[in-house]
Amino acid sequence: MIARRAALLLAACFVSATPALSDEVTLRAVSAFAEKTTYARPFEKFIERVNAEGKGVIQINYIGGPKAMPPFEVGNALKGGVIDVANSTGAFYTNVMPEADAWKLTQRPMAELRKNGGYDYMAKLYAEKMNAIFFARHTDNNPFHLYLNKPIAAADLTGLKLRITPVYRDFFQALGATVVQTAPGEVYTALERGVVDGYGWPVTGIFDLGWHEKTKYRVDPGFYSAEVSILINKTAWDKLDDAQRAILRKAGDLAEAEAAALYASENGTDIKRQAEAGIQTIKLDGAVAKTYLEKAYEAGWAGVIRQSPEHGPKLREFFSAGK
Ligand code: 173
Repeated sequence: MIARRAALLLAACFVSATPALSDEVTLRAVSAFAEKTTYARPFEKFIERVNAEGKGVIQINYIGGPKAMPPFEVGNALKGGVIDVANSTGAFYTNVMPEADAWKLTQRPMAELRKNGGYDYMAKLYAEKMNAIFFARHTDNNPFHLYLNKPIAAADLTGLKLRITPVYRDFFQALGATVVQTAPGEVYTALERGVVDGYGWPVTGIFDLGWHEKTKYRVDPGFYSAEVSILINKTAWDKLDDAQRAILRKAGDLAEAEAAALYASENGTDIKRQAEAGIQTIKLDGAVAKTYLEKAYEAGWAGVIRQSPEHGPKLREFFSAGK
């Protein structure tokens, strides 16, 4: 009797010590963009979907945005496994992987890049340099613009001091500007104090942190395609079982598939809202606009290739518009 009980106890120990396939896993997530703002919302929707579908299987603990971690540190934290899931853009972690900033230069939709080898080429770099999986791009079809408080009459930014991230550095400098890098959280104060004459930012999101109050002009056309994506630490991913991965994959695929239509709608909404807020459009026309865009891509690629002579030219082939 005693022996039987001991055997049962022992068996119970084994059962509890061996993680059953259905043990719930919790991943830690941080966003480089402030909670509930434009570029955090699609990520938050991803988390909601995972947490709704993943009850008892997988959950994401959303630690928060820049109040939890400085935006330019999120990439390194993901690489080191301090967090398991990140919402960020390539320009914010060029310290870990300079090639990541090249996503802004894609002129093909992600669905095509996932087939033409471009995604696979980048995925290898993410694995090698960042121990990460580039999981889903939830922001695409969303151009960047130059916003100003001083008017310009030509595509010449000589004498202007502009707030940048690596996204805009080479282009704005090529047009003669002086640049200063800041996180989004410092833009309002920089504008308010007149430390900068303008800034780079996509067409959507300037209302999130109140910048419309300190912005006089938007320069058209927009350029590039803003990229914000969900990244997952590779070691954390490798530990997941198939059911856990499937829940993440499904929510990630949805986020990426929804991006183009989501921004087609939001771009229009924010353009209208900017006009209503009194922001004037400086429209570069015809030949000037064409040169402006050519310069944007030329300077952008030159920057990527300078930072990564090995991979830059290959990425340019994958990402550029078909001839
Ligand atoms: O301007 C920025 O901070 C920036 O690089 C960026 C990138 C993608 C989306 C929004 C902003």
